[in-house]
Amino acid sequence: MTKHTATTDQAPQGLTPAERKAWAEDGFFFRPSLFGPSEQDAFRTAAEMVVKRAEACVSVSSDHYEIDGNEYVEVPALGEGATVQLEHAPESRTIRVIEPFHGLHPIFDQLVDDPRIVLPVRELVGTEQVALFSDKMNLKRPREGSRFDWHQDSPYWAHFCEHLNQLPNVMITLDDADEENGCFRVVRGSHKKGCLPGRSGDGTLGPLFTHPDHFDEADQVLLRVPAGSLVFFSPHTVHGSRPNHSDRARRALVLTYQPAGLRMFKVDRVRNAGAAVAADA
Ligand SMILES: O=C(O)CCC(=O)C(=O)O
Repeated sequence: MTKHTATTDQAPQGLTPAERKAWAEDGFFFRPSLFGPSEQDAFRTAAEMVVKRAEACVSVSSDHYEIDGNEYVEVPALGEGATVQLEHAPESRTIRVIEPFHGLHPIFDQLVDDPRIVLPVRELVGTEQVALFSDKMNLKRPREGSRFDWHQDSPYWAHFCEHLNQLPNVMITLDDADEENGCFRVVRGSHKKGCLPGRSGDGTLGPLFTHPDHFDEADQVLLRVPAGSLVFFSPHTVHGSRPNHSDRARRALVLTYQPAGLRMFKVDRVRNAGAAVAADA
């Protein structure tokens, strides 16, 4: 088991030997408080602006549908391929997920190119240059934010592309996260067997949730990390989170990268990332 330690040097840097080992053995690692208080404030303000805009678009969209009792809204007014998920409580109009979101505020578009993300991600993808694959904003509102059942991202993307081993995720936390507000959880070492079987007889999306016989919940790690932290995790890592039972928000952004020159998952366009970032930035 790899010891996960705080990164003391906050300057942009590639992977440390400990992070490389953690990626291989555990399927994740984190860098706490990489973004400082003023950057965190700017991200939170921008996120709420994006949410306001999304709420307005959702209220006039005619493309609402349900999957397994949960409501989704296609929102072309937010950009090509934009989907909003609403909270799971019946009749709730609270936004749960916005995907993609990076084009909805300049600060998030710049974040995709941030050397503090791009430098380690290049090593995880294994190419000199990288592009964005997908991006989503997860909003767990106080007392209302719902759970994310255990799943891997790779089976979800397997129908779309073959470079599943080159799709590292980076979560950027916007709030301090702990057990009470539904912090992110990963199952240590679960990435090692590639795509695992899904649940059966459990609704339309059941097959996308990992079958409990194929991982051990006892291996879960709670990412109790402060706002402004980065959590890097493999697309094969089983992950999820519990509901937000607190009076505090638990918001996070998830960016997924891939080799440069490839189109995004939901948008038929290439968004290369950090091309100007020097390897020794
Ligand atoms: O934000 C979370 O707690 C879970 C996120 C997640 O599982 C996902 O976006 O795929």
